[in-house]
Amino acid sequence: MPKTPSEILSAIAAKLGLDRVGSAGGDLDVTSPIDGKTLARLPSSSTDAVAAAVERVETAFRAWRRVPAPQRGALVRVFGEVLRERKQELGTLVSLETGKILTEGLGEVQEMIDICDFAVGLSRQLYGLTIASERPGHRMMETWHPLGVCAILTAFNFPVAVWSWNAAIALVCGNALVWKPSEKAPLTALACRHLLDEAAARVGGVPEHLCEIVIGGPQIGAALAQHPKIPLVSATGSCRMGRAVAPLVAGRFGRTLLELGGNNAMIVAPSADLDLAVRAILFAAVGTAGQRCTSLRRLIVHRSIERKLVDRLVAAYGSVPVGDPLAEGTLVGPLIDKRAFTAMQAALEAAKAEGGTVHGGARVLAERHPDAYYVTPALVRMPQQTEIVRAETFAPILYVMPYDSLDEAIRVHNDVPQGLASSIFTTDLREAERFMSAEGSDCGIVNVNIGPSGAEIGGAFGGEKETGGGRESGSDAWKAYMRRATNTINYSNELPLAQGVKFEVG
Ligand code: UN1
Repeated sequence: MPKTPSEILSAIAAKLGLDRVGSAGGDLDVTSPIDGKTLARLPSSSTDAVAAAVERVETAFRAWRRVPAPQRGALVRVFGEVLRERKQELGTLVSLETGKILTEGLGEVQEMIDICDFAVGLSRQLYGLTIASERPGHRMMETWHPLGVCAILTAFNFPVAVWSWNAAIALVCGNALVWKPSEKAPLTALACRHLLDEAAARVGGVPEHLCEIVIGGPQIGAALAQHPKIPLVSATGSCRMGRAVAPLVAGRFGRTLLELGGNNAMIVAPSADLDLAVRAILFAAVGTAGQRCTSLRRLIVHRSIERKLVDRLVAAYGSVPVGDPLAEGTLVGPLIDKRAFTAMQAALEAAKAEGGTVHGGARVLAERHPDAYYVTPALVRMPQQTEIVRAETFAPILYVMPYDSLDEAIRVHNDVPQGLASSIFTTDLREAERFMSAEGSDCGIVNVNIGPSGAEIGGAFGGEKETGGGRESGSDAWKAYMRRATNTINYSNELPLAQGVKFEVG
């Protein structure tokens, strides 16, 4: 008899510091999408508790900013070691709480380890520029300083990796953190804090309350967004969430780092290697049950190969194993909840009404799991890019549309409100370069001969338009977590003014 999610949780809880979590009960029912049953009950934080947490974190920040950056890196290095030791348990918990298949749960923890490694190196590379001054005997430079308390709002679908992109970088930059996880995945957050505490105990000299977790819904997010002591709010989730949070932060001139919805497409050109394309499409559209912000949602296929590609995809879709995400061989786990299922069905109905032909998309395993929502992935042939195609539905629906010229394909590609990830499959160098050029994809992530999802941590991650414009993770995304001071130093005995201005008495 396979174990239930809650039995599996009991077996790993101690290693993640969760053995006593939930014993006191609470108003928040945390369920596993695997069977829809309760994993734990937790109390949500009150707004007073949020304010008190921010005060504690602020105090921690004042101490932490004095610690030299390479020493801050030592905490993140040891955190990466702890994550290596607990990868199996934390990855399993990710699967239990989000329903993603185990290899993806483990992959998420690997993504955390990778960003820790990146941040450790970065802790010795928070470089500022030295700038040539126009004035004799002067030097200019930029220095980067810690920003303060960073609020991190995360979504259910990448409950630990996205936090770690923010946390690892923000910590080496000298900041302290308040984390509001999704109400659908608070256990992974509590486990991460426990592992970070363990790393802090091993390293020593780390201020207490460097990372506090607050639990709750939009009202908790709003309290953080409005808090005057939080200079940066990094929020990942839907465009709707971003629309609520961003004006609150902007209203007090705070900084936001937004990673919102995507409506990611792939153009498949006549010269494409179709074997590779089919594999890439499956991983990107069907993987994580279509619940990545980078999931492939639109396929724009040259008319000459559309039939052939669709036939291959329909066959592949028909044999994708859907089921228990912890079972060997499963590729598609459950949707997060009933709401996600209802939204998926509504989108498929809308697509039909707008002229689409739907393959797949039905609920399965309902008798065995009446409270869980497993679906077969859906492939929908659309005559053109209609309204429903332009909206992000967080479910495994792939809309397929034909094109005749690359210009038309790029126009259709960019004609959506979101701008996160994109890709082209072609072996024609001119097409590939065109797609990556200023006249090509308008997204933050533009790939060639790989799908739009599954980015590595080394690049800056995020997108344009309604995706919110933020960049997290690698490259120079760290600059969002620091404040920049421009310094001008006069080492001469004169006081020349810039722009040749004369200002002298007498
Ligand atoms: C998300 O879905 O919010 O590129 C993040 C990817 C992952 C991260 C996804 N590395 O698909």
